[in-house]
Amino acid sequence: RVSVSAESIQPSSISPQEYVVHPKTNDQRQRINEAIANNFLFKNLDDDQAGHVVDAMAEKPVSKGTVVIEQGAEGDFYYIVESGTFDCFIQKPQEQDKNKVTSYGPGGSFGELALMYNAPRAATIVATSDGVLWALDRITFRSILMDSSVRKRRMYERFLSEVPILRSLEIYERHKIADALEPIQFDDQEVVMREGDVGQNFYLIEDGEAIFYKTAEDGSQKEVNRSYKGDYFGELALLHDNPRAATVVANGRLKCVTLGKKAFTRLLGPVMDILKRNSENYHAILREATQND
Ligand code: 1OR
Repeated sequence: RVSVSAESIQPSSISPQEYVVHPKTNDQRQRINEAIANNFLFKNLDDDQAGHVVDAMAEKPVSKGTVVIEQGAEGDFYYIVESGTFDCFIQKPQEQDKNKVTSYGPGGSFGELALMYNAPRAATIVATSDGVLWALDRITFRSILMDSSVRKRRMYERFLSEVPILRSLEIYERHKIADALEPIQFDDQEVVMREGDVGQNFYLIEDGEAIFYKTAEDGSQKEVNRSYKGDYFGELALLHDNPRAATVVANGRLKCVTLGKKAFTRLLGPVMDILKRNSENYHAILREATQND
C-alpha cells in the first residue's frame, strides 16, 4: 500500500484500480443509503468498499412505461429503486405472452443476474410509475459486490433445495433467500428461544437437533417435539404475531440459519399458505401433547 505522503512525492505511482466516480451531493448520498439500508448485497462491505460503491452509482430518473431492462439484452447495470414501482416480466421460449413474475418498490433491486453470471438479461423490467433508480456499473458490481453474494448463493444452494418447505420455489427465489440468511450456532443444551418471548427470527436447521418444550399446567417443562436438518421453526410467532409458543433447546451442537421478520415475510411469501396450513396442524399436535396426561 502506498501512503498519502509517498503518493504526493511520487505522483506517477497511482493505484492500478480506477474507481468509477459520479460526484454526489450529501442529499444524494443520504438517499442512496436509505435505498440500500435493507439490501443484503451491501451487508458485508467494509467502509472503503461501501464508499466506492456509493461513489460509482449514477442517479437515473425514469418515467412511467420506461423499459429499464429488456430480457435477452446484455447486462450493463445493477439497479436499486429509490422511488417508484416496477414490474418484472419473463417470456418463456415457447410462449407468446410474457408473465409478470414479481414487482419492486423503494428499496428493491434487480439486474444482478446478468452481471453475476455473464448471462443475457433473464427478465424485462418496466417502470409502472415515474421514479428514481440508482444504477451501478458492471465493473464496480463485479469487483466489489459480487464475490460474497455469488459465494453465498452457491454455498446454500444445495441445502435450501433440500429443505422440504422451500422445494416448490424457483431456484432464483432460493437464491434470494440465500442472500438474506444469517448463520447462527448453538452449543449443547443452549436455549435458542424461550416460550413467551417476542419472536424476531425464523430458523432453518442446517445440522443438529432441536428439542421443543412447553410449560405444562403444573409448571413443569414437557418435551413436545424434535426437529432435525432441513426442518424449520420459529414461524408461529412471526405468522400470527404471538409470543413464542415453545422453548427451543439445542440437543448437541445445533447449526441454524435465520431470516429476520421482514425477510421472512417477503421471501417466503410464495409458501406462506403452506406455512399457515402446517401451523394449524402443529397447533393441534401441541394441544394434544400438552393435554393428554
Ligand atoms: P438480470 O440481470 O437477468 C433481469 O435482469 C432481472 O430480473 C434479473 O437480473 C433479476 O434481478 C430479476 N428469474 C430471473 N430473474 C428475475 C426473476 C426470476 N425475478 C426477478 N428477476 N424469477 C421470478 C421469481 C419470482 C424466476 C422465474 C422462473
